[in-house]
Amino acid sequence: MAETRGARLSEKSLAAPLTRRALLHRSALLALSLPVVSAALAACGGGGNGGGGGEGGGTTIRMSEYQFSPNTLTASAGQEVKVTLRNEGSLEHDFVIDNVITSDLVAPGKSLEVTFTAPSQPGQYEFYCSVPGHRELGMVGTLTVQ
Ligand SMILES: [Cu+2]
Repeated sequence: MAETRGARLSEKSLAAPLTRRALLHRSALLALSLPVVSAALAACGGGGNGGGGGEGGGTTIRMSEYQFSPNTLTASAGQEVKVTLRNEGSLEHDFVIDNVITSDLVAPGKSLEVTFTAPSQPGQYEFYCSVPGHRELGMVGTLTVQ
């Protein structure tokens, strides 16, 4: 840029309009190529979200004494549900939905990814921790099947 401006000042007549036209041409090209680039970026971002986002990527449920957070889950009937159980408490916990899933125990500080098939009947299903006493102490939640 500094060079161009210097040339224009010293060679006044012909050089200036040519340089200017060249610059205009260049910015026109830039203006044309920018939307293409951002469209490509947007496409990439969209794809990434679709793959890793809420729908397919699953939900993380944190477990502690004596609760699940969040304590609600929603799924479509028959849908494959992926849940990451993260134990942020100081005791072992698990994740159970009667006749649907019984996870392994998750040690404190550990995470476990589980996959289960949502019931084919819409309705509300309780999930709970089956470690003795925990369910009674409030370690329960609700899976809503739509
Ligand atoms: Cu528990």
